[in-house]
Amino acid sequence: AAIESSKRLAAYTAVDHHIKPEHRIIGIGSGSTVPYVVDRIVQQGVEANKDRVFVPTGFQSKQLIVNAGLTLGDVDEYLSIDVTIDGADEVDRNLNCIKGGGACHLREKVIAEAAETFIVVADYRKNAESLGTNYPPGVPIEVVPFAYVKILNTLRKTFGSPNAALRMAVKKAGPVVTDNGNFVIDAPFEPGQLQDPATQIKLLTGVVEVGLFCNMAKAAYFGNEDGTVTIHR
Ligand code: DER
Repeated sequence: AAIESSKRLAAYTAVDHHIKPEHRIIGIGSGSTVPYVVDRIVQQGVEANKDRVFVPTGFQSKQLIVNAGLTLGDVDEYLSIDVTIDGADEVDRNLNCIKGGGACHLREKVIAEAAETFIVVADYRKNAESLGTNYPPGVPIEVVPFAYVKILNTLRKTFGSPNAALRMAVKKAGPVVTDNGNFVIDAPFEPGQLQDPATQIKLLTGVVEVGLFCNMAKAAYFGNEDGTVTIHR
């Protein structure tokens, strides 16, 4: 309950601070924290939302928007988005994030980059000093299935991530398949182990997107167990 209420607290505070009446094109992230973002936006009322469109970051995000009775926005139709709000798996003091715990980070990064303002909302577990400290699975990496064995091997043998692993599905036999038809490899690294992990990993042939969102978020909201909110800007 503490975790859920802290997610809600982070989401509600972020929406109250960043979703203004003049904002019309809104990017909605993926995961278990963004449903509270949508709840709070719906609470702004039919009048406030009637001229808005909401751009999803994957199938779950699309369902969330439709089920909330909000208007879907087509990613191709809106070159720039006013505000995108999304969750994260870990956020450091410089607002760099590990994302992709829900295997949605490719479309999330597209919609986050397209936004004038990108805001992260999370429960207190995600608030870290540096990346790689409290998210054991490590960096999520979306890869084309054709290349996954080669990439796994490189991460384990050359990049010093011996526990890099293909993400297996729970309620489906075989690997997790993303909304883009790709696989996900989770690669744990020690903080500071790689000089420029986002670039080095992205350059491996067959890598589609890396779950590191660096220098992107304008602010991060963390709900705390004691009912307070920590805001990092
Ligand atoms: O998959 C993702 O990138 C999600 O945004 C994830 O990072 C956060 O999910 P959560 O809000 O369920 O923790």
